Amino acid sequence: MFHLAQSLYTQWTLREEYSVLILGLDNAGKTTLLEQIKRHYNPTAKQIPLERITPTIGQNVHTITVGSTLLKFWDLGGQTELRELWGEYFTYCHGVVFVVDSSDKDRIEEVSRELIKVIDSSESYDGLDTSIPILMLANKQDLKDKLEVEDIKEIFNKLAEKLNARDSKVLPVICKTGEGVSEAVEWLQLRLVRNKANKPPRYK
Ligand SMILES: Nc1nc2c(ncn2[C@@H]2O[C@H](COP(=O)(O)OP(=O)(O)OP(=O)(O)O)[C@@H](O)[C@H]2O)c(=O)[nH]1
Ligand SMILES: [Mg+2]
Repeated sequence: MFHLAQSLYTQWTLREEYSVLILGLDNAGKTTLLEQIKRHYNPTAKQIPLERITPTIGQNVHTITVGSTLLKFWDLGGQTELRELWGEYFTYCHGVVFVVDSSDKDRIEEVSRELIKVIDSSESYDGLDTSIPILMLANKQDLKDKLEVEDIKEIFNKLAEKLNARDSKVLPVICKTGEGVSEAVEWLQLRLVRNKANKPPRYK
């Protein structure tokens, strides 16, 4: 009887956990995004002062609670030689956030190339589920000489065919101040839960 009660209690208290990869070129603002997510959803967690963030070599991981679900964010390094490692995380992820530095016009072609690789898993990686949501964040919208969200959407139009099959969106953010970060997390949470029949969460 005790064991039955215990197992029922465990069932009731288990929460859905979804893993989300934060990808993008080096200097896009991925780690800054993760720090802002922490500040917004888990203010008691250990924080890194934003001005002390250095380029990511390994990974930064943080889990937040949104409603009744857990979102586990994986912030990976974006330097060229580290991008080859992204594919190793694809099998287990439920969603992708692709961060773009809107002020880095010179590298926007490079952004497109990397995003195509991520979307079109067959090209260079294995295992990215075709159903999972992809959110593109047009970061650094505070800078004067930047691409507008509409420009970024247009740039990504050529990927539309591949993206159309999925839930995808481009949202403006200023990770430095946290503007737009909660909207991004809410968009993701909704889509991850909606997609759970295709990509089931882990239960924790
Ligand atoms: N102006 C401005 N700067 C930003 C913003 N977000 C991030 N930055 C700056 O961009 C630089 C790179 O930020 P990171 O968060 O380290 O970038 P990253 O994508 O994690 O870089 P890697 O770890 O090398 O892949 C830092 O100097 C940040 O302060 C923003 O919204 N506006
Ligand atoms: Mg980083």
